[in-house]
Amino acid sequence: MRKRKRSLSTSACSGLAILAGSLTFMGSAQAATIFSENFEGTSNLFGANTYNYAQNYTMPNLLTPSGLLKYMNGGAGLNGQVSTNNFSAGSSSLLSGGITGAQIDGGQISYNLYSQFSTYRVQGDYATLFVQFLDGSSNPLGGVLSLGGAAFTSALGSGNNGSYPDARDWGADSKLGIVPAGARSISVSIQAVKAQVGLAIDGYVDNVNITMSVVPEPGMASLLALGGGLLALRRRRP
Ligand SMILES: [Ca+2]
Ligand SMILES: [Ca+2]
Repeated sequence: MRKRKRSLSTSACSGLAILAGSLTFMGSAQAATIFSENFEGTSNLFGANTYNYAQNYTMPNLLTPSGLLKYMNGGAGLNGQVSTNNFSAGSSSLLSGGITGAQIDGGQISYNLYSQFSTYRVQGDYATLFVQFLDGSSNPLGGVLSLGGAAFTSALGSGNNGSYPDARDWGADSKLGIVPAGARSISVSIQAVKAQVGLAIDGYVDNVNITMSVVPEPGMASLLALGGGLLALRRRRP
């Protein structure tokens, strides 16, 4: 029994080593950035205003990628009432970085939506990133995807940043999935909402990044399942 256990563990390790090598290769060779905005420029894709981190309206951004100097704010709202500002970044083609329409239509392309969010103290303001896939005629395809939003933002932690005892942390939200067949572009927008209190819409956003990757071939998917199965088996044994 002892001898059998050792050989199984060795197999699991070998399989995982091969798997790790394959994934590293795929990640470096097959990922394409479709959309990226870090709000550092004099203008940005959303046409929104920015704050400097040095203004200390939030806790420092300790995420990766880092916040650098600036982040987006939601602009001015209506004093004394709930109000909303919308910021559209238009549409971006998915046929980028070698990705083809045939790969998309064959269910071979996965998406990774990523964005960072924060807010001002306990006012209840927030921002939501919306992403919509579009077909070749720019018609919506499937449901709208969203990151951030009211629940995500309200759950962010807080701390004392030297200026405010209840400054809010930055948090990253992300979503993974398969690009729907027929999709050729995405539209990206941010909706910032303020609660009744105050004038400024303090839904804060930084580092919006959208990437596409080629999903593993059927042979690779089998190897993935095998590697996972062996690992589970190995963990289950005393
Ligand atoms: Ca930034
Ligand atoms: Ca506010």
